[in-house]
Amino acid sequence: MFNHDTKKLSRRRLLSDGAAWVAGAGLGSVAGTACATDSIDMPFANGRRHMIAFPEKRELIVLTTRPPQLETPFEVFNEGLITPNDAFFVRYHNNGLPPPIDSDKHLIKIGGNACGKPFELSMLELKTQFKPVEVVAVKQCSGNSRGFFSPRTTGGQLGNGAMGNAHWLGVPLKDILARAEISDKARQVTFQGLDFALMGGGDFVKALDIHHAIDGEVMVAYQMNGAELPFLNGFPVALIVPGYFGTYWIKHLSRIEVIDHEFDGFWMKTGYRVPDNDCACTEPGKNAASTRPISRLNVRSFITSHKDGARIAAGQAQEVRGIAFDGGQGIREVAYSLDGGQSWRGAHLSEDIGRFSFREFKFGFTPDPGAYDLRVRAFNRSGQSQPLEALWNPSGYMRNGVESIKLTAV
Ligand SMILES: Nc1nc2c(c(=O)[nH]1)N[C@H]1C(S)=C(S)[C@@H](COP(=O)(O)O)O[C@H]1N2
Ligand SMILES: [Mo]
Repeated sequence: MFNHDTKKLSRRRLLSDGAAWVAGAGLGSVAGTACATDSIDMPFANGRRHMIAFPEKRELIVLTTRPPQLETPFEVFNEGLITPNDAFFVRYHNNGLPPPIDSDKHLIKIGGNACGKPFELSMLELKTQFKPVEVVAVKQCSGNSRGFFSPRTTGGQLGNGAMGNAHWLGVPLKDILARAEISDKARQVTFQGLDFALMGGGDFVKALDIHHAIDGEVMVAYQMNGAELPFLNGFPVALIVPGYFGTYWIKHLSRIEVIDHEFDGFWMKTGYRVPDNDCACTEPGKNAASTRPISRLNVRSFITSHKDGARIAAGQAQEVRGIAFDGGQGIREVAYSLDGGQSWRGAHLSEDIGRFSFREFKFGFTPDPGAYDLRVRAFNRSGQSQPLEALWNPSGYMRNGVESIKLTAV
């Protein structure tokens, strides 16, 4: 019924129509191409996925189409430190995607009961009345890598591709809130975008404590990697919370409220909570006695140059490359092991392009014939690291155990 030309057509149409694809033929042809595309097997059971190119996106791994939930193929992370816009993962909670957005008419409404002076900001005002700032920062979904949990947990069975590193340009939230005449009673700030719940569950609203919201790092961004945000990544403007899990990075940002109490909406009070202990973990299969909202990224590292299970040539020098990141302390060291974690050495760290960014590491070795079990373990500047074996929690969040890449030299 639909063939590859349909897919190409929808991409070409997008280039000329901008964001107009959402309501019209764009989504129709996206749904139609689902049968015609390649599929991919994730590295865990029952992980067969379609690959589909949504508008403004190359072929990505599909978790759901309505709403779109797309994962970045892991090879992309070997291409460079910045994740290209067309390869950046996509996550939505609710089926009510915004209708086409005219950025000239888009407004961010600032209010709430601890805001003394409610006001609205147009995109033009945002871009011209404030001094722009830039940051390179990792956006990672709380449930990235959930598919590897054992026992399995409910939620999207993601591989390792629900993360990305981008260069963001925008305005510090602090500068915007400086106009809001915030009262002393302010406790939290809530954020909402233009997407909405169609079938219960509630609109996706998130909250940050007031001190965090005005720390100068939280940002309202209108550019991603030097271009407008792709529609599916929050066009025309999104909240950037460097060092924090993606759940707080509200897309299509349209409403900011400064409130005098702790926000108790579903996505703070019930969703996105982790065990309230040092490891954010429980014994596998067990619930937590108490929970807290998920917050900062923990330390992770991945080999990107070699695939688990690959064969390499014995006697031939191997250059191993990968990425490491954390919640904003910055990566201090990446240790690597060739023997499954029995002995460790230090990898070379490449240029530091910011403490919220992916950091590249490299190391080399020349294998003898036989089996190799490569592991990498990153440490941040305050000494936090990754558990040698992955920890468990009921929602399948924050997975960060040391990864193992098995190679056979022949
Ligand atoms: N408006 C809106 N913003 C949102 C969400 C959403 O459902 N709606 N999901 C959040 C979650 S959980 C994640 S992981 C990131 C994903 O951002 P991306 O789609 O740009 O990768 O968006 C966050 N912001
Ligand atoms: Mo997420």
